[in-house]
Amino acid sequence: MADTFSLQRVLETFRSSLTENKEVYIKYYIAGWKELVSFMNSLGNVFSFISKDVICKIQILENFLSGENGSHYVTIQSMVKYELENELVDLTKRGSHPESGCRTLLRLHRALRWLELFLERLRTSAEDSKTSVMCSDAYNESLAQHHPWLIRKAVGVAFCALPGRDTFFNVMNAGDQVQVVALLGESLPLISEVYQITEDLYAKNNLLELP
Ligand code: 1PW
Repeated sequence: MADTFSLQRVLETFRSSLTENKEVYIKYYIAGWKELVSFMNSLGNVFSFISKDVICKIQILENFLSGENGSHYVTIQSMVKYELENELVDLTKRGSHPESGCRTLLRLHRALRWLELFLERLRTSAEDSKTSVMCSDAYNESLAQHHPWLIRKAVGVAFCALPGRDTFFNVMNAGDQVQVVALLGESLPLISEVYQITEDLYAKNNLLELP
């Protein structure tokens, strides 16, 4: 993972994450998230408690991928099939598989929706728009529904400390604002496609509420 965030790399990793028949490579999905973590880190320390959880989830998935059953974790589709067939998922309450690949990836998947909504707001925002408002609107519309009160509070505090819109555009490291907006326009359909494929897969297998 490079230190400096680049929106271009996010675009490339999400592009690489789709197989020819529209499955999602976990390796690149994780790589995309690593880029996003480096983005969060460049926004300041307030985000460290958020990125810590994401890093922890990435690590769990990486361990599966490099473990002895790694070949079953090549795509999200193969992971779901493998874990379900071998009863490796706690379906209704946490039990003997508290950190299954399926439930871990579901957390990142929900967060990806937030990101998608937020970046779309940022892309279409006016110059005087507030990043904290865009971030919390996107959050309330998505991830917040899955978080308990305490986390929602803490996330809300972190949002208040967000830098302004100009800083966001600079941190994206993809040229001037017009260029960033163009690149966002290119990246978002890809992120959205990866999100939708995962969502459909989880819905089909009744996995959207995994504990
Ligand atoms: C500015 C762009 C930032 C986009 C990154 C979005 C990441 C959002 C992650 C929020 C994490 C808040 C703190 C941790 C909460 C966990 O309890 C929660 N994790 C997530 C990723 O939602 C649920 O995981 P758990 O507790 O069921 O293992």
